[in-house]
Amino acid sequence: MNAWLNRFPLSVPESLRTPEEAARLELAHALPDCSVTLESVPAMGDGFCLFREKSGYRIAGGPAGLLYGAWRLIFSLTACEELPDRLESAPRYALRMINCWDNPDGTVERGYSGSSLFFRGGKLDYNPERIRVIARLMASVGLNVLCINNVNVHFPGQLLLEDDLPDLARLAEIIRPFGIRLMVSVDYSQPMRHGIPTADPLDTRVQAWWAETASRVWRAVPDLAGFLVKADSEGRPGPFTYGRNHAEGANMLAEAVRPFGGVIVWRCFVYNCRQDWRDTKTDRPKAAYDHYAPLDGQFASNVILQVKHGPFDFQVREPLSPLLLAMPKTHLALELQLAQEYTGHQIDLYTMMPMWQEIFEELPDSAIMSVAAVSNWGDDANYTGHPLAAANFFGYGLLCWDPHTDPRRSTELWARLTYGFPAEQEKKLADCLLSSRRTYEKYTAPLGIGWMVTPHDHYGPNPSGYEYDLWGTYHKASRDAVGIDRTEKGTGYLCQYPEEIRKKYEDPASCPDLYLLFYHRLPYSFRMKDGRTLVQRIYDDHFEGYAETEAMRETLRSLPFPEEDRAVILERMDRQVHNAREWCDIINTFFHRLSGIPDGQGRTIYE
Ligand code: GCW
Repeated sequence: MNAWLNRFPLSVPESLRTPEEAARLELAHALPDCSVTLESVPAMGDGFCLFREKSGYRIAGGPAGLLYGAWRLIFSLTACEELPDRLESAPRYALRMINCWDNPDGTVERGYSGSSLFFRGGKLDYNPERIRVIARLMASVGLNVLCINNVNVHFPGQLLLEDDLPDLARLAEIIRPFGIRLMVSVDYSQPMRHGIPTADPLDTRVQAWWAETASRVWRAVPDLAGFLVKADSEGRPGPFTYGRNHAEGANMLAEAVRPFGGVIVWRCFVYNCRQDWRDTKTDRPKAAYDHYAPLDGQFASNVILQVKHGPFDFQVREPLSPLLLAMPKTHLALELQLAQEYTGHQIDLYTMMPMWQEIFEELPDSAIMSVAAVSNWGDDANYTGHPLAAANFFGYGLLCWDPHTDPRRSTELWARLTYGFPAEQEKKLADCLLSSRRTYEKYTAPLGIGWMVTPHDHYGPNPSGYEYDLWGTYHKASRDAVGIDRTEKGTGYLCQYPEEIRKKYEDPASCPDLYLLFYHRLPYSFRMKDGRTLVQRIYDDHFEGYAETEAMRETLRSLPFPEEDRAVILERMDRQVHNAREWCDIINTFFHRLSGIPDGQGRTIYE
């Protein structure tokens, strides 16, 4: 089962070397009766131009552009999409990355689709056939960088740059013909494994170790894209230990990889994870901006700061991270998460394109140059655990190519390529997917508050689970009120935004409902714009979310999925209905007990 490539089965010969060869091969298999000429124009890079001619088609493009153009043609003809006589296309973002959080022991951090596709027993150990499928899936939607190991690098993860380097080089060879370059997550303190007593970025021994390591690594993998670094975050080592800032830390690595054209992707997920919940001065969403915005302009040109889309951590609803608007002199990458850590573990249906559309609507075109997403794959037969979660992977690729891709277009195209249902059923499936995020949002944490999940595991409800803990993730629900005031009068988080955004959210009377409790602390009797009280709105959303989940199950039951998918989809849907009921009951009970306010519609809320 090869996700949306089931229609295009192909056994890739080991002799395949270049994306142009891959383009010819894919075209010959997928469109055997169609005449397509390829014209190599190296200067076009990843871009292509597709011409409809009398006798067939012509694709002009750079090395990988030819392959992307070939897939564009294959998809369009298979999905019966109209093609213009001339279609010119190039990706909006330079690096279109997948970050796998795979560990050497074969586990996947926040992975919900089985074990790692890359590692087993402490080392690289993979099935080349499956790696080629992943590479084809990536190439078919235009993705071009694959980071295979977890950003939390624990031993023996460091060996990728040491003893396991020849294996890494072999993996790079497998994905190279698909226009995909490898990236590796590195341990900032790795020099200390080699007799150097420090990892201080200003220490010349540390600099020399990284320079020598980079030259060895790039000799083995000449097209390695770069290193990905999680430093000074959730216990990982970093430059703070030595009194250095993150520009000093990242620039040292950047210097080492510069001669080889490598980049340093430096994650901005840095915050105090040992907070005392009684400390009302520290507000975790402020952390990334506070750390990095003052450093704008100080990073080397081959450093990319990778910023999670929201200021917290991949909650169902978060505002755009203010850091993304605050570093005009720095190459930024946006980080998304395909893995459904807080969004249903690939048990519950959660289609992300509508959420991403909101992000890109707020993000000025020039703010970022690259995009990354945490992978949702594993070694399950269908790669994504839930067969319908593949729509997110597909949609992510299209979005990296064009951030204004319409969610409905990518969802319907994915559905058509994967299942080829008649139009009416395709629409039912797409409607179901496109509404799934709002449904999930309704039955989980209310109105932008987030974090009511079971601690650590992050599936299922636990309204106070993170409340008195160390992670800075509080809602402060009391008998009278809930939420945190993040305006100027409160924690001041809102002041990190430009004026027009601040204005949109600072007054609870005009703040969009879905962000209300992220920005404001309000009494349960607060009147919403539609006249309902805050607590009534919470009850209503939860009952509605549950009811929508049941309706979704009926829709999915009615669709003619192939048997192997159907069994998995319906089994997961049953679990989702159960989960939604549990969320609905527990959250409503929680607020009912605190507020003492009964449901206006007299529905059952357990005491
Ligand atoms: O919130 C956390 C996740 C961790 C993850 C971290 C990060 C890889 O729960 O599992 O670690 O985010 O993004 O670094």
